[in-house]
Amino acid sequence: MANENEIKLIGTPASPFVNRVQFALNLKSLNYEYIVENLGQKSELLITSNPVHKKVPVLLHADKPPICESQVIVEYLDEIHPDLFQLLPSAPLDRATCRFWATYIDSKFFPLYEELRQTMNKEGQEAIKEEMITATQLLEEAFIKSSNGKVYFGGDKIGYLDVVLGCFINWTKHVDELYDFKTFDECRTPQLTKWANNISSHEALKSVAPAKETLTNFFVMLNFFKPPYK
Ligand SMILES: N[C@@H](CCC(=O)N[C@@H](CS)C(=O)NCC(=O)O)C(=O)O
Repeated sequence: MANENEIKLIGTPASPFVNRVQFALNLKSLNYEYIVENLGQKSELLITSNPVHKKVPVLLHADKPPICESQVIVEYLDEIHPDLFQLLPSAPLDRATCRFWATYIDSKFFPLYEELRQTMNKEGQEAIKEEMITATQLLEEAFIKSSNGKVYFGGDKIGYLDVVLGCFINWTKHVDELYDFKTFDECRTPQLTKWANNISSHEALKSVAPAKETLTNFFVMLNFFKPPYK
């Protein structure tokens, strides 16, 4: 029988979704064993733990069934450890608002980065950048409402949306450099720009966010299988 506190995380270093879970685990000061997955040759452990999507991250908690999907995992950790750095707010309406924006971030905002990478022509790329601008302006408004004049989406302390969006920071920086773009811009999104600087220097994220070289190698690997980004 496994120890009730035992946590294992199947992941890969360049994955922002894995970083999201690591960020939450760090904030909650939970120890875990990190099982590095090679996505080019998926392990039996990954395939049997996440038979539906066969993707990382997967959380293995003691001898319970595996938990998949980064947002689901972060919520699970928050529910089993509400006393350790609670991420979701307590009021049902505030929780619903957080979940709304978290869904927006994963289903609308971040996919634009993959779309940009797969778009070859300049005109198409410019159209996607316009969509990115609209998305970040919406997120700026969400930040202003949620932060209440404080530093984070969660107010004075990091909350659920800080974790959900924060895990993409190094990706956005990397893509910005490749495409001569500014995801967070002092004029267009002044509050989010400050937020991005704050969150990326937070130790709980900094210690797990992929280095530039890791992202460069990951992009080379992606572009080997799919069209190049330039
Ligand atoms: N919605 C999933 C996305 C996870 C995801 O896309 N993981 C990627 C790595 S960043 C993966 O495992 N890809 C392997 C594949 O597509 O086969 C989550 O939030 O956990």
